[in-house]
Amino acid sequence: MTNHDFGLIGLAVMGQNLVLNVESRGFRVAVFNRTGSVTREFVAAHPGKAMFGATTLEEFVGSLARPRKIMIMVKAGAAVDAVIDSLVPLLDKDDIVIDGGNSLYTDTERRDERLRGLGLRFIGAGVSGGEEGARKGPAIMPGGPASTWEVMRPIFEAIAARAEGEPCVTHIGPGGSGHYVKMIHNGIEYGDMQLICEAYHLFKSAGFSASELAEVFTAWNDGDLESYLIQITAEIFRQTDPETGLPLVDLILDAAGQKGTGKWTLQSAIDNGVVISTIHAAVEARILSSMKERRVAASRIFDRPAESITARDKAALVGMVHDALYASKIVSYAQGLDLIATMSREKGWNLDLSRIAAIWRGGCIIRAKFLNPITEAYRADPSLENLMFAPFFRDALNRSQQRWREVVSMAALAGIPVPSFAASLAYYDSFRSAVLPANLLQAQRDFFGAHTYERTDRPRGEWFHTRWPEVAD
Ligand code: 2AM
Repeated sequence: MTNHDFGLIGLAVMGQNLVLNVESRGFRVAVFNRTGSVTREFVAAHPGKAMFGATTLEEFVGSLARPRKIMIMVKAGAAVDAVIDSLVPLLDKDDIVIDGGNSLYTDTERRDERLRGLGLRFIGAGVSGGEEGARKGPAIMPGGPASTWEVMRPIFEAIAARAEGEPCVTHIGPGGSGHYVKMIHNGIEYGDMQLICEAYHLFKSAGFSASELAEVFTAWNDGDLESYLIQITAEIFRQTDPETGLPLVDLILDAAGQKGTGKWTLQSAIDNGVVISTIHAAVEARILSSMKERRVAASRIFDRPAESITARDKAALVGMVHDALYASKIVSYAQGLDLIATMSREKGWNLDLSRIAAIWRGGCIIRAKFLNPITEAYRADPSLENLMFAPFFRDALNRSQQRWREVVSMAALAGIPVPSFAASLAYYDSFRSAVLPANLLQAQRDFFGAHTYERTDRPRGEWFHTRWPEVAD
């Protein structure tokens, strides 16, 4: 049988769910997994489906209609190369290989170049939505040649989530741009999650119970914060532990894990000279959380502040924290999108931020009502320099800034760490400051290193050096 429309290698949960999704849209699917028992069990668990479980890679490749369309869903890194290495000798000209894992975009560019040199076609596709998204409809961010996208388009559009009637997949751009955009999506996701955790920390310190927290987040999910992450947060607060009857969240150890995409996002920001301080704070908050033993020891050594958060008026606190979260979220997205725009210019990718924001509206982890005005903002002004400048977001920041400041200062006085709220506020305040103290910094640099400086009373581009006095050691 050489008539299968789509092949997938790697039957971990994401791979299995994607296969079920593709099959459910009327495509005939062939599957292969390195460990054959996984393939057998998967196919046996889903009788009556248009699905072929191949026992060898040769059989798998032979079962696919040409040009073959093969998606790889294995662990990012060496496993992807191993699978590609074993596939290459079996493929024919113009066959398409899609890497749907969380690969580093530079790896994708390397693989793209190699496969192109062999007459094959490669797509690096970010897939977001977790296990449920893979089954019911993820957001898909494919990068590669537009002509290859056109071949894959019917399958991708059929399996993707939909938002406002549009499929949550679009051709992102050439080369590694799909995986790059997925990486930034994950960085933004880190920011969103940390901001929610900071709001939770404040409420918890003010004595909110789990059921009160569930109510707050349920109500927020009806307003401008409406999003998947706010929705699941409300559900989390409702979950009780079957053994103890206590809220489950209170029994979960406060030491966060992370894989690679947050770190890669920071590295790319540094390489491109783009500030993504909210996301940076979110990644570092996970690192600090993971040092559980050291934190417990330190908690016994250092004094607590005299003040604590009191919530005589809980509704007022909820309103304040809402504004701090919303404003910080605007900043976080402004930073992440700035990084995408900068990289797009750097690499000549010509990415369309409006379309990227549009496909994030459904399927993926950061899906949110909030992405509608972002889509609109870039649609109205494709060369928008920073999301904060879009009238909708400018007005929201102006409306929120007072209460945002009150939340950050209240947290500082009570010793509650709010690294992403505070980093966002500092970014906003730096951004809107016509004058910063970098004049002094330039003087210092000129003092010890003769790095020269420009003057406020002379045109830009003229450089001056002062003979500073010598200082005694
Ligand atoms: P396995 O079941 O044989 O371990 C997630 O780890 C998925 O990636 C699994 O389907 C796993 O297959 C597959 N995988 C991991 N490393 C691999 C490799 N080097 N070659 C092929 N598949 C691999």
